[in-house]
Amino acid sequence: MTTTKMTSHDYMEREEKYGAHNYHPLPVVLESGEGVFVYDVEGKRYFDFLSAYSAVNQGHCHPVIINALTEQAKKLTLTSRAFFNSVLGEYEEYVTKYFGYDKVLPMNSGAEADETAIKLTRKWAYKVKGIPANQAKIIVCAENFHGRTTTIVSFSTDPQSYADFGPFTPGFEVIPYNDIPALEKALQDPNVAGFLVEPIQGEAGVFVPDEGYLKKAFDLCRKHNVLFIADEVQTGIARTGKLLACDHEGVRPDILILGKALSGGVLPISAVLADDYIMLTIKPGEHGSTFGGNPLAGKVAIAALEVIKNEKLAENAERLGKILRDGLRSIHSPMIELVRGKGLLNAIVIKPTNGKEAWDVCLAMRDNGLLAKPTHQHIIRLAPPLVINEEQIHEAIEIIKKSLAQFA
Ligand code: IF1
Repeated sequence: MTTTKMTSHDYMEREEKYGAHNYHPLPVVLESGEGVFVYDVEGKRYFDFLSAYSAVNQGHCHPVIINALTEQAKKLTLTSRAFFNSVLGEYEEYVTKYFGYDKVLPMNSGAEADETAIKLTRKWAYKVKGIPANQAKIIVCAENFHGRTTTIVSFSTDPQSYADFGPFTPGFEVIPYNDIPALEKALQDPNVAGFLVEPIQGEAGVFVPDEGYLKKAFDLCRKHNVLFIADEVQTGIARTGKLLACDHEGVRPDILILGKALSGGVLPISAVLADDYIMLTIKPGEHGSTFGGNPLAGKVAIAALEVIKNEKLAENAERLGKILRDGLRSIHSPMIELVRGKGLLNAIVIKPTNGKEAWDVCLAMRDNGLLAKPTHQHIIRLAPPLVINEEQIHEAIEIIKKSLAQFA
């Protein structure tokens, strides 16, 4: 029998044939990864400038995290929460002290953590704030991205996310992002329980709000006895140059939502953190998940968070982010309309030129050894693993420059 080696094309065709068509990937088939690099099935090396949407902040297959994974995998992976396990408490103590909250509620995906925060906010509204039954309202922002569940897409403003998925969950009010007067107005309703916000809007194209927005929003929420809920699923865990993006403005959210890099991209691990007066409103049997809080996830998350501290990844993101933005801004290309971002969460806004747009730039960058993905047609997100070094940042800037030059 002869075996012929599969090409990238074969892999893509197979996915197309057997998988649902709910994604439109860049044509590249990845097989392995190490640190800031990924390798395709033909052995070609690429800088990963997406980092699985900021899940792989610690770099691909970080040895400390993989070691924690394999050691625990040999002992015990899942007990469900029907029983105690010997790791969960260790993780809970570690993560709550790390972020400075009384309690954590462990979940798996980011969307589940957002759902958890929504349920928690409503519970608090009825049990503590005293809002009449089923009247609690949560304020959210236009252009938000919090996940794909039916409730979450109910308050999305992107038709791609919500169209034909109704009927929708009531209880949300959408206001413009980065708009303090709009928030102040919405807060006049005494039935408002929470304000759910991304400190930087990721899917909207790495939209960084005005300096002071988060602090002002937090102070207004405080004044109106409304919970400030930060979705740091993408911005959290060192990505923007601080442990949390809210740290840039000295804001401590009432409810903190984490996901993605909480596992370094190894497992789906998410978490909701809050103090007792909020968290303890949910009683046994009222919320949970089969996999949430499993011992494998606990060990992986501890390792992933240790790496962030030990390797000073927030500091690295802050320093190299500046170098990256400076480097990109010094590229003279008619296709660059704008460069923006914070830490290593950045984006180039592309001006379509000669019929070429962001997608074409991403294909050229792929050919030149760097992977990134367009969002909203004309925006390219640039978010490498935070373990990247200065020399590699300069090398990446050269690849981006060379790729843009191909369209001159
Ligand atoms: C996809 C974007 C990033 C998130 C925030 C919750 C979640 C996400 C702030 C849900 C997820 C992802 C999901 C991914 C695309 C991606 C994304 F482009 F849509 F906006 F990262 F930039 N809160 N973001 O960004 O987390 O349930 O997926 O674990 O393909 O849908 P999840």
